[in-house]
Amino acid sequence: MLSSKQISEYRDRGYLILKNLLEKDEFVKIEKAIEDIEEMDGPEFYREKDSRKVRTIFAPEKFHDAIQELVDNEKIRGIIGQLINSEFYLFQSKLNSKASLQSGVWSWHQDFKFWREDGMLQPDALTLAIFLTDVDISNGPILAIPGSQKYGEVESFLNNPDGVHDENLKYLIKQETLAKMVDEFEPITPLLGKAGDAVIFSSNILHGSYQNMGIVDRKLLMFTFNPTHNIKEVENPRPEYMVKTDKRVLNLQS
Ligand SMILES: O=C(O)CCC(=O)C(=O)O
Repeated sequence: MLSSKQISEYRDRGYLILKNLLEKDEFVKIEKAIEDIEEMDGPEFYREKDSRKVRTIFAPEKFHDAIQELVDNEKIRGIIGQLINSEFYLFQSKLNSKASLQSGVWSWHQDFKFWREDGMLQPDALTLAIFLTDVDISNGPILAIPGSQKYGEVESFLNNPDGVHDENLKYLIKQETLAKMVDEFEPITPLLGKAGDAVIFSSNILHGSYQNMGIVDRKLLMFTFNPTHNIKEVENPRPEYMVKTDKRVLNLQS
């Protein structure tokens, strides 16, 4: 469970690194499951524009029970329940990979900007990203501006109407907006850790990532949890594998 210091740190900085979230045996099981899933294909699989390496696999729990077991993991549900003070469910899940020397970038963005178009009402969702490999400054860590989740919506412009999650993102921010955020909050900070660690981050924190310039592929298994009341129906929903409509409550029973 999280300490009150960790909870305050999350509220203040908009992210929290969790050391050794997965036990060694859990980690090995997940690593093997991901290897198996990476051999598969389907509409859930998005590839890098140039290298064709896997960039994102949506809803990986559909392909392997070990991933579904993580969604149902009591330790994880307990931690998320400490940060979301109401009933919550799994809104989105994905594996985000960055192959060594063959990956693209994620431009600066706030997730809520995109999820509002999926019907999310407030920026109250959060994402747990489990490090399936070591993540260091060489292999394309997520970069974040600590505290920027407090700002609200950052000014952005429409870049590519169809780019909801590929490299050429739908909305981009200007350099001066980024500079203003760094000036107002804190310097750009890489979210680093070892395989088996994790980071939880707010849906309103300004973040992005650069290419993998290192020798180790970077892999993050990401689960976004949303309060059950924090969603409405939209006219043209994205596919179920991208935005889930099954609002099965994941809180631990108290
Ligand atoms: O995988 C990454 O490096 C960043 C992904 C990201 O920003 C996102 O999924 O919102």
